[in-house]
Amino acid sequence: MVLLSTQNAWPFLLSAFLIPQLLCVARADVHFYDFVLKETNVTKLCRTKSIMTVNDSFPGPTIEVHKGDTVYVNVHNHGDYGVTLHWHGVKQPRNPWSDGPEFITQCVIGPGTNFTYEVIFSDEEGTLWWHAHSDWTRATVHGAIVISPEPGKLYPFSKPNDDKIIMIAAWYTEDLKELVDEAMIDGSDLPHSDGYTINGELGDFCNCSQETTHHWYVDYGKTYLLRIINAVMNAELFFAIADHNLTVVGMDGGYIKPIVTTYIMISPGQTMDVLLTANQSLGRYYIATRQYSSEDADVTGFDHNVGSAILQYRGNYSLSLSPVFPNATLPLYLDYGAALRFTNQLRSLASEDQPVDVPQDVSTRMFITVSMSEILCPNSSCTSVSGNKLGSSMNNISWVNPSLDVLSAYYRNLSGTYTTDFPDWPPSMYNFTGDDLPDSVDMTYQGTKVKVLNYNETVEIVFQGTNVLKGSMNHPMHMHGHSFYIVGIGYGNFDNETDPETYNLVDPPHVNTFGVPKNGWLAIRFTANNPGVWFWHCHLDRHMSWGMDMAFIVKDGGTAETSIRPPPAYMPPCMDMGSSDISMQISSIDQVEVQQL
Ligand SMILES: [Cu+2]
Repeated sequence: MVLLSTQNAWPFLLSAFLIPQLLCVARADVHFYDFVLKETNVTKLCRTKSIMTVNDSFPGPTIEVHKGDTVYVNVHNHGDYGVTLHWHGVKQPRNPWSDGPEFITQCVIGPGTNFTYEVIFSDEEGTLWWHAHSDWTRATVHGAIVISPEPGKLYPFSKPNDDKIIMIAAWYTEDLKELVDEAMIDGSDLPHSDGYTINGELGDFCNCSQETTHHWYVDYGKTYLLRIINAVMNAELFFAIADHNLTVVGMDGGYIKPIVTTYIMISPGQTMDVLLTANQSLGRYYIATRQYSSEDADVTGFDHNVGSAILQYRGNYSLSLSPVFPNATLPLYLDYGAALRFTNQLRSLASEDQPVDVPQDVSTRMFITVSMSEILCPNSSCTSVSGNKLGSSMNNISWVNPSLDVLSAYYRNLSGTYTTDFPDWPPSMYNFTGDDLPDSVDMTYQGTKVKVLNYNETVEIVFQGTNVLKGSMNHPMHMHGHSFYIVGIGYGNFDNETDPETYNLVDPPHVNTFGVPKNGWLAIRFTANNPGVWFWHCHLDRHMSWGMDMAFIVKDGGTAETSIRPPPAYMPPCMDMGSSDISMQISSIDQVEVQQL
């Protein structure tokens, strides 16, 4: 059943769709994967529970490509509930149909059905990842994507001797789907994790975990390319390896100017490529990660567990000593300064071979507050905040999932699914980062509001963090379909006269996920050159569930090459809960017509 990366499979498909592409991109290869979603029993922290997996593995299988390749992933859902998959950071030019976020570009792949994603790589190179994009299933349904340089091309650094994937995830002892479903109904807090796994294992500092700690064996003198992925649901992370320097050379599928450091801070959704030279005494060294909490120091309910693995040198030496822990280099939970010092060093490589294309002129400007908020509850019947419900918002709008995906509604020109009035500004201007904010700024309104962009518009967004409900913290914002340049970052309220003077328009990092700093602002720029419907959201799933989401529609550019590709022959049908099974049988196009009635 499990078929990995076979280039000669499905020749009939090749002749139908791919020959034109192969003619355009001479060296692009095509790969085929089968992903079988199913429940698997796993024992951690002394308890066995069933989790959704792909191909029985946690983390799931790695997709390996060269830059510019195309991958077909046939997802067979043998699980009990519907799931979608997303190819995080893959731009998918003109192909939003395979992007994956539920209610944005598709509806779920139902149990007993399958759907084939066509994942089109373009300028990405380095490390990305894939994950489920429906409910919180991504906790266990995720895997790495390794993108090597085109055949015959070199890395912008000496070729490493080998590479190593480090996938960091959050483990929950209880049934996560049940917990989340309950909390979303009664408005209570969403669950916190019970530990952090490295390549599927919690490591020596967690109960019942010492026997299975992940070991990475290295040879003295060799240099390795670590591909570090933060797949955690709700936490930014510090990460260090005892006694070893890390040289960060890539981020989010692009190269950066090398940063030599003893630790990194990585947000959920981000990926980092890091060189490590095994140049220390033969021995064992902990690879360790712990949460970076940007919330107020009195918010202590987060997961304090340290996830660990062991870097172990090959050779003859005594294993009687305990592995060395990065006590001096792994920052503590609340070390805001350490997070900042690392983040501030990020710069694009901006070389001749890896040029940047930062929009110098801006045609569309948005100023978006990212906030914790209150959602009005009928008769003050909720218990979270003064009779109301806790929410998250952008410009005081909390996203509500539609029942038909936005992409289908847009493509078919159907009304009633979304509106195009996502505001360019918050409803009022106030001291966003102040300590005692008036209650009047707390309230958010629920809606499915998108922002429409013309093809090739150059967009600047300033995200302004707020201290509403004393809930200021970092929000790692993620964009689908595009990477964006981080042209400015600062603390306090954005000043539209002086702050733009500090912008970096020369070598800003080019990323798909980046944190709006606690009580600060983040300025980004991108060119809307990918027609489609593209989700924008906080990659803390707690905030995504509470509504810190919106979508861009990038319109077609007037030619076939600048327009959305036609939909595939089959898209999973959308159906309301309780619809008859018959509706499962009909195609998505028919389903759209059913929804119209
Ligand atoms: Cu957030």
